[in-house]
Amino acid sequence: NAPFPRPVTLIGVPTDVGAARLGAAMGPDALRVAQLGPALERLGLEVEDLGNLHGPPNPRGERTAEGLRNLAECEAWNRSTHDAVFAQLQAGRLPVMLGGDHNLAIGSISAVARHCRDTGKRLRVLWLDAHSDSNTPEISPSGNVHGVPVASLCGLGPPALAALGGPGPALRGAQMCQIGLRSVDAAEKRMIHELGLEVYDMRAIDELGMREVMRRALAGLEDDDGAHLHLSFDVDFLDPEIAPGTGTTVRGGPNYREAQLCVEMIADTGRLASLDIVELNPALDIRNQTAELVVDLVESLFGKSTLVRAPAPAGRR
Ligand code: B3U
Ligand code: MN
Ligand code: MN
Repeated sequence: NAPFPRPVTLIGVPTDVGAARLGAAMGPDALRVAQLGPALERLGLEVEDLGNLHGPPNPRGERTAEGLRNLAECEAWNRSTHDAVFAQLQAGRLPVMLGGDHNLAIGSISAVARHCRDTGKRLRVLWLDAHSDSNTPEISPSGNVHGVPVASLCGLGPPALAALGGPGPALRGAQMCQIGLRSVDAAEKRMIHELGLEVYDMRAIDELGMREVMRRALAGLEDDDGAHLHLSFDVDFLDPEIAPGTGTTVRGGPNYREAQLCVEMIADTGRLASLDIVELNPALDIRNQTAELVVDLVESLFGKSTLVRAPAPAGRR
């Protein structure tokens, strides 16, 4: 198995304040029950579990004048997420968010972007999701903050969220690559182009195959030792047949083998430096099978492989 030099820090972020249904707040513990930490230790990694961050419960609020639900609560969760992630990166560790709904990516990725600015690293974000999460408050059909993190990180969101990691947008759209999309709102489709996101939807995966999609998505990373790769992994990326434990399932997602290849190819770049695992909802799961599947995939993401792999050619990794 490929050695991962950086020690890992698990950070529980038990929020569901950005989601349509309750339950994602139990995600961190479901991942612990599925033995995420010990699985990474078995790969030879040093792992520390910080426990859970604290934040407000879901008040189940209505949309306010800003167009969003539970904005103050989302801000509070993202502020603590930002601070925790930034501290771990500064300490030279690889932070893994145990979510929690996808609104937490505003905090984690704004911290990653800030760290990359400070250290001169080139940031690339991979967003595995059935959804684009690129609504703005104005065009969001639901007002749920887990549908707006991408636009918000690109500067199109309420200042309370968009300016968390300092003034100016955390990201340019071209730094983000989204894979697995199959449910995008009408105005959100235009936003994907406005933001300049690189997108491989399910049609692209069907036509090109997962291997070619990932080859394109990861192009240049292996050879760039100044690159920081952040993975934001929404569990609803996976086909609901294998991953029922999430709040907004959409049929027609990647199957087990496609998902494995996807994370194995990310591992092969050797550039993974931060990770969000989001939208796991144990209240909707069957005997924790979705959490166990995620642990399986995360093992591959951190270099578990069936065979001894040939070392990368000199000059790479
Ligand atoms: N695009 C819809 C649905 C949605 C986005 N992300 C999730 N659901 N999980 C929205 O609410 O913005
Ligand atoms: Mn999402
Ligand atoms: Mn989603």
